[in-house]
Amino acid sequence: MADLVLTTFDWVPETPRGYVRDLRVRWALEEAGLPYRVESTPFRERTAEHFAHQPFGQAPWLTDGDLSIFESGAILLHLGERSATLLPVDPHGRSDAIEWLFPALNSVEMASLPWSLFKFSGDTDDTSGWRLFDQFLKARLQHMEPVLAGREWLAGTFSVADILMADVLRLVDRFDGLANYPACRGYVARATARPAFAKAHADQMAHFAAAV
Ligand SMILES: N[C@@H](CCC(=O)N[C@@H](CS)C(=O)NCC(=O)O)C(=O)O
Repeated sequence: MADLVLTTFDWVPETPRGYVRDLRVRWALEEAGLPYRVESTPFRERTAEHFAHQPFGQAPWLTDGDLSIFESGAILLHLGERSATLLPVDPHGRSDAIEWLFPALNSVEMASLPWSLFKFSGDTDDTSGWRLFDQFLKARLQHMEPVLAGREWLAGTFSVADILMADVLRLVDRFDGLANYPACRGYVARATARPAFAKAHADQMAHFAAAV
């Protein structure tokens, strides 16, 4: 039996399918070729066991033997430590990859998430709320654009930092938010063309399609 067990919801509504954060973890596991299995936790009724693994009642979490890890960034960092495919071994590349995990979550996703929630709910009339979050995201993308125009991957070679950043940006791309940022868009296209992404995406879609 695989030591690595990824837990995600047993079901989610149609709209987020293909974007649930277990995909980041599946993607990393596929890139690294690490054996794993996927388990489900109820979406509708969050159990005490769920909160014991993920204090906010969210998904995903990963167990590795007797370790239980929540937060997609922490999980990717853990997997990176298990595989040189995911985290470079040279000190500079490794430091860069670890460093980029944080702005992916704390600078870019911090802005892209509220923007995407407005988009999801169709609440994009010219209100002060929409303008605020649209500007917030653009302020981040404006600086990601020259970064990504100058390199193929964030830390020299492909790493967990790219899994995280590309997954964050791909949600923006879903709503055409990268139209004016060709380097960001090209980066998402490059990352999601990888066979490991295709496998992770197909597996997540199949997982939720099988749900009752
Ligand atoms: N910061 C967390 C966010 C996890 C998260 O928002 N998960 C979503 C699924 S993609 C979720 O559980 N949504 C249901 C909820 O928040 O109740 C991480 O990166 O792991």
